[in-house]
Amino acid sequence: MASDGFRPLDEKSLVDYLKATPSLAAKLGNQFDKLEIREVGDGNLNFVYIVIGSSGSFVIKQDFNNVAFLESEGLNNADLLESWPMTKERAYFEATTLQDHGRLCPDHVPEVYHFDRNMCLIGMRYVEPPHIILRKGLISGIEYPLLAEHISEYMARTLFYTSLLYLTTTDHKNAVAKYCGNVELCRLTEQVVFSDPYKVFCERAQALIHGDLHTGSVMVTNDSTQVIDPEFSFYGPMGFDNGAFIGNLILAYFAQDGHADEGSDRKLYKEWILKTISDTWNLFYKKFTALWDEHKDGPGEAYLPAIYNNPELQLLVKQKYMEDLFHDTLGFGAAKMIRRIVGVAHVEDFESIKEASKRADCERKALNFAKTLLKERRKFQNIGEVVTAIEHLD
Ligand code: ADP
Ligand code: SR1
Ligand code: MG
Ligand code: MG
Ligand code: MG
Repeated sequence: MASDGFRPLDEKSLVDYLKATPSLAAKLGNQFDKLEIREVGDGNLNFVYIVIGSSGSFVIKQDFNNVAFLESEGLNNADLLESWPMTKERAYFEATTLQDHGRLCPDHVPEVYHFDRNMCLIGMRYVEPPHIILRKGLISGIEYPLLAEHISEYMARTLFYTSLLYLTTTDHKNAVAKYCGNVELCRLTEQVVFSDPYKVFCERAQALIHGDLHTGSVMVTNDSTQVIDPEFSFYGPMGFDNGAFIGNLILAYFAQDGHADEGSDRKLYKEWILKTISDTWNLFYKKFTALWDEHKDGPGEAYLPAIYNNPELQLLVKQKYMEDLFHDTLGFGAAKMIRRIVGVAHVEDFESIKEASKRADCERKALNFAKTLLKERRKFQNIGEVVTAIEHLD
């Protein structure tokens, strides 16, 4: 069991742990005198330590019991706590997804140096400054010219190569089995995003999804994009990742008026966010379908060549698949937007708007848009129409 031998570390006991762990000690050149250790976890569920030595650095993430977080959200009802046991096994799923996604997309996933299942502890690359969390960059009004290019690459590669479009049925089923134990975190998502199980989310084991791909799970600079924190990963619907990312960009868009000041009215920045939303989907579409074309005669067993051996039929299948994925993306994106406004775990985009009436105006617009998107998602034929609808509602 993962809890065997578990003990939560602090800045002091972490040093002893590092000394006793050869792979991590070696990264520090076995020098422990002048270590700089800082706890930086700004997430909801875990401790994150940055460790910097004279000859190397890394990050240590250790999962802890989430009761303190739930209580800080005012959720101290015993039944509720029991319904979110937040198994420590989530560290295992986070570590293996970082490794599996890292193999498929090494440019955008931090390398894992060490994993200790009993201690629920991951040692990984320190995504160093000037990287910051994307959500914070969006609040500050910073443009990231390569963001859509990078995140579409990450989503296209990780989703395509873990789906039945690329894998044999045997490999796909084995991979589904490997990840199906992350049940408690899936249940948490079912409850906080959908209120109760949502069939597409629960039933469709389409690809190895990140599972929590909001703008707080992406670290960025002008020319680098790194995806962290896949502890909610499982074989699920691809649109949940696309939707999480795009839905959170839409939240960032609607929060901008609350961040406008004498220095900037944020108008140009809002245009950049809209362009990033459409570039993300359009580039994803292009890259994902290009991978599909490249591997159409490969091992994937979703559409057997003996049946789908006609180019016109293949094109129709591809168009239908991408249309469904687009509508899933919009539906999931909308659900993620709504839960961040009226559910637990709000987002800094709105929470950092000090003036309550301004914040309420921004949230109201976002909520109204999300409602339309959720209910009428199938009416949207392309991302350009979504962007136009955002502009109309604004
Ligand atoms: P949680 O699951 O609790 O949300 P995260 O994995 O998102 O934890 O980490 C919390 C914070 O720690 C991140 O927002 C980021 O600031 C920092 N962090 C996490 N991993 C890294 C990393 N590899 N490099 C640099 N900072 C990191
Ligand atoms: C109890 S909800 C906590 C949230 O934080 C994580 O980042 C996930 O989005 C989760 O839903
Ligand atoms: Mg924290
Ligand atoms: Mg996080
Ligand atoms: Mg997390």
